[in-house]
Amino acid sequence: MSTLVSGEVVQQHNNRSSCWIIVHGKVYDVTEFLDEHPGGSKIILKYAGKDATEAYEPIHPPDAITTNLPKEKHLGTVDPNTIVQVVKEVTEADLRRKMLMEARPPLEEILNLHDFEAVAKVVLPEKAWAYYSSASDDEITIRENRLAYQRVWFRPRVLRDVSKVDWSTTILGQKSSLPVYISATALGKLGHPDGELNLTRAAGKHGVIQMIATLASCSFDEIVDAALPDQTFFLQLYVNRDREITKRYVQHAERRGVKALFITVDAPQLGRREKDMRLKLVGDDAGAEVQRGQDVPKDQGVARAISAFIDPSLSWDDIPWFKSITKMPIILKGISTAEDALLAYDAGVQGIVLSNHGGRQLDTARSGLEVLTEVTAALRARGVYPSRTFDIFVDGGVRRASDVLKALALGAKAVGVGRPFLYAFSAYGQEGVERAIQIFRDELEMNMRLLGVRTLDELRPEMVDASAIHSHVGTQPEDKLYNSTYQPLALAAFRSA
Ligand code: 173
Repeated sequence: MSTLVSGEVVQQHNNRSSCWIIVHGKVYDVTEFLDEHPGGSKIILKYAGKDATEAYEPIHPPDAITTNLPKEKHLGTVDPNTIVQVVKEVTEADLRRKMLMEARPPLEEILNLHDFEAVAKVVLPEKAWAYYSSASDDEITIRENRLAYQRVWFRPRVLRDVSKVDWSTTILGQKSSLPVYISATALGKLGHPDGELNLTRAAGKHGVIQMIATLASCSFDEIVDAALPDQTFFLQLYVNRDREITKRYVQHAERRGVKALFITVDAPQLGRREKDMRLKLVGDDAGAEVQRGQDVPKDQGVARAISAFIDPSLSWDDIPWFKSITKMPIILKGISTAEDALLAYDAGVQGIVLSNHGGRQLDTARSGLEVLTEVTAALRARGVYPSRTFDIFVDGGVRRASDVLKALALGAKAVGVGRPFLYAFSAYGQEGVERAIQIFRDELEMNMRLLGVRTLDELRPEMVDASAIHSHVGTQPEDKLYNSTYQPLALAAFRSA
């Protein structure tokens, strides 16, 4: 039997010398934990004496507080007869968001992936939009990810009896209804209360593979528990400084049936994402009374705080260890040069993802699509391409089935799509993700017919003209849909008087 604590009592512990908070109906004394909190004490103090569940949920695994806080600090359950006094009040922003959600375009009017982004931009809480949409530094790479696809043109073939077309494929030995997998994105509950489960349910229903993110809002087990019996998952891994933790996590995933391990190798430190950082400064200042005068680093942001465990010392020498702890195929996610692609091949992994992390890491790194052309050339020169044992994937900037077909024609086995699915569920939940999958199907059917291919095996490098792919100058048709949702970076703002 858990002790009942009254809401009035919780409310009295509302400061640095005694700080209690409520999470999921339980009361915790976090006074001594304040300075250990990876996200800083300020954010906790904002909820001192109050219910912090809503702020806690998107960015912590469900058991973070129970495992990090000593048992004697677990004070009991809030007396339900008093909780009404400590629940969060409904803000004006909440009401506005509710109104906007009701005025969303009906799902059947969502015709392409840009539409999801446009809706998400309006209905998402400002901080969630800033976190999801932001990219590093001047955001050149995130935009180049789109432009690169426009520098590749089709060379379609005709009169090939395209009455039947089939876009299903196999990815790392697993059946997939699309040559697209759902790539890992963090913090899904910032966008929708069900978080990544929206992806899981839609992916299961439509035979699409989901890559589970280490930093998903839902726990790994919650996601796998929500799956259909034969549903396929890949795992995205951030490598912990404590390799025992990583080993347990990887082996648990393997036991639970995950089919491939994608190790992120492009994030020894998180990129500086200024949209995200700028909003944090404004937001924190607004509620900063509790910590005035304290020397708190203000530019960290959520992602920085929760990524402190990632090991920047990770190196090629670690690959044999990963091979020793798992039988899953290992794929290195975040390769950007032919040199590293060859090293990955030599290291004996089963594949690579040519990726710049959605433009969120090294700004002015090239697009995965551009890198693909140099990687296939280098592997071919070595006499090891095409290969049955080494797959190349591409992600970043994919918004159309035509993008997918270009990447496949140039040698990718499949492409990863992250943000568009995140925006789809942020705006429309599971149904949004299903609609996004349907859009890929419709576009693939049409584009394959027009390109003159009946199956994905029939795609050839000669079906595209990629001769301009390395050219980063010149005039280009403007990508109007993309540009109309692209939100320009902002400069430092004066305080309003
Ligand atoms: O791109 C990201 O935001 C990301 O990969 C990440 C890394 C650490 C914590 C949260 C997100």
